[in-house]
Amino acid sequence: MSWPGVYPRYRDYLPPISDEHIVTLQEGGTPLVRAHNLERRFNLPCALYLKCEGANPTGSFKDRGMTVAISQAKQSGAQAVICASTGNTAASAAAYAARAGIKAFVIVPEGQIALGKLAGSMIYGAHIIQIQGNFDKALEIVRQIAEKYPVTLVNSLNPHRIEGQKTAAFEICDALGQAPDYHALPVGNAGNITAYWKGYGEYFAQKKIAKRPVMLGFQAEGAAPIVLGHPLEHPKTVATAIKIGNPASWQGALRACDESGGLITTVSDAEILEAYRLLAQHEGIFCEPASAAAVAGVLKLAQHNYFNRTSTIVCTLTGHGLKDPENALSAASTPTHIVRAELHAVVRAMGL
Ligand code: AN7
Repeated sequence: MSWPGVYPRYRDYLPPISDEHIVTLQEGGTPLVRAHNLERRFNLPCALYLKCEGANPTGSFKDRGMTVAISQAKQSGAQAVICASTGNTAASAAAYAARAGIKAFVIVPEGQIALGKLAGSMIYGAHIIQIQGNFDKALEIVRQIAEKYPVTLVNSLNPHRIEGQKTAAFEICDALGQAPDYHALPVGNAGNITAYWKGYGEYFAQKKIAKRPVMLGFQAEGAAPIVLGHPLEHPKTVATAIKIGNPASWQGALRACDESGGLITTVSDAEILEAYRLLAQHEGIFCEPASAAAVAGVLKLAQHNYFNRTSTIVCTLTGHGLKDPENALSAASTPTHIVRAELHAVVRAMGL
């Protein structure tokens, strides 16, 4: 039988929604891949796994939360949904709204959305409004609109988003037979770290796992409000997905960090891009820059002997690399050759 999607799979842990209202693209069930080559290359004393969320239907983890939020919106008779987004939430909302026959309004910062995310939102038929401002401003605006007008907010302030996203933690525990020792992920609006911690907490309460992981959150150096302890007016990073200065789930992130004995710290853009290349060139996994922040962070902590020999670490790779072709082209170290359409020219270009 094929994977049914996160709601049918984890229904018992999710808010009640009747079958006829479930809107699913059979999201979830994503690969948990062991990173043997990175383990060897960096002499890691532990097992490193990658939860490849780019394998979701619209190419990011957002689909897990969106299936629940849009199903719920449909059940309650909503005609329209709205979100602010750095791109992935927009594409996901657009796809699930299309499937539900609901209108989607997506509000994004002008010129700061990776190409694949904008293209997705457009082809799914969302009503796209680009604002001359950043994500935080967009979120402020959509919150006000959702209060005043008959449109349902599907940012992670909507608790159904968090409910859906927590299923990734369930899948990891189901695959490993236990919780990992550490779970690392990038932190932007902080919904995902909040969701994972909730998921691990619920499996722990149900005695499905004997312990919960230590949570490790990584923000980009130029967009690290939680690490700095104050909101940022002008966040900056190459990882546009996490270019966020005032995360909505700030408290959730702190709770995950404190209750698990974990940490939230920074990685530089250079470290992010290095991990981005390493994942592609040594593991064959093409994620987007924001996703690589988790791996960059783990490699940095490993250099400081943070992990011990028996540890199992899971990094969530939150989005697919094809979302952001522009960064891939500029970060790739391999040159392309253009030669005459002739055998010898090609052989010479091959270096043979
Ligand atoms: C690839 O799409 O905020 O900490 O509007 O797209 O839960 O916000 C995206 C966030 C990490 C951060 N990796 O997750 C949006 C948006 C990728 C992302 C994050 C995002 P949160």
